[in-house]
Amino acid sequence: MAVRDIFDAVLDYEEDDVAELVQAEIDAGTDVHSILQDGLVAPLDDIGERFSAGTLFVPEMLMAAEAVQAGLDILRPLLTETGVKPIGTVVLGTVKGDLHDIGKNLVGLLLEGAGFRVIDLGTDVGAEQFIASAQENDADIIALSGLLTTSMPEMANAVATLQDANKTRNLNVKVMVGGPPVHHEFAMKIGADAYGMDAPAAVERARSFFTG
Ligand code: B12
Repeated sequence: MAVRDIFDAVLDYEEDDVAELVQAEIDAGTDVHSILQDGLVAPLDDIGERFSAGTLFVPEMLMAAEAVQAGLDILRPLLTETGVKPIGTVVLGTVKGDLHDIGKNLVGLLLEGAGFRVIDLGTDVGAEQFIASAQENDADIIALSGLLTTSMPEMANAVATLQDANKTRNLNVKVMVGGPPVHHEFAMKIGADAYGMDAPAAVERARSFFTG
């Protein structure tokens, strides 16, 4: 039994095996970060490469995503364990037109684990929905995820709409962005307050808004 078996089970689209193997690794005391990164996230890169190469298609990508999600469900309690009073509230979602949610979910789990209250709006979320939720929940941060290059203009639109709302609707919400097509320069160009390359970076950026 090894983390590599989880990797292989994802590539075999074996949801039940993935869940069982993740539980077995937890019971064996394997580092949670390794289960997550090497067992669950790494095979998705493999899947992405095969999709680009035209050797697998959307249904297989979806089955792999579901297998990963089954593993994440088992890891969830370990990633979100916290006894502390919320540091702040984050409204999180994948931008309009984009249905990818695994990375966003991970960002949400780690933020929760770090003591943030997370309002997850899901995928395909429009700029106004983010702002309405931030107002309703008195949020401190909006976190935008996007995986498609075609999501980048929508991200820019969401940031611009939020900046406008901060001025005209008496809001004071920071915005951070992330996802594979996004990078620091793009984030700064569209006026975001921060960019994070992965879920731990999302936590670090979110914390920095409170510590300066
Ligand atoms: C699984 C998957 C799917 C699944 C998604 C299921 C789901 N529930 O999410 C399904 C099958 C639905 C899918 C559909 C499509 N997909 Co797809 N998909 C993938 C795949 C294989 C994995 C994505 C993933 O989950 N990665 C793992 C997570 C953990 O990583 P992550 O998302 O990058 O998140 C991390 C960081 O980016 C960061 N992060 C993420 N969000 C945020 C937010 C903030 C604020 C911060 C700070 C950080 C942060 O932290 C995360 C954790 O560390 C990728 C390939 C790949 N290697 O990524 C292609 C990929 C993203 N898909 C792609 C494409 C083309 C599509 C489709 C257009 C295919 C089609 N022809 O229909 C559709 C689009 C549907 C839509 N409208 O969104 C392309 C995108 C190309 C591009 N540059 O635009 C990729 C890259 C595949 C490829 N190599 O071509 N897909």
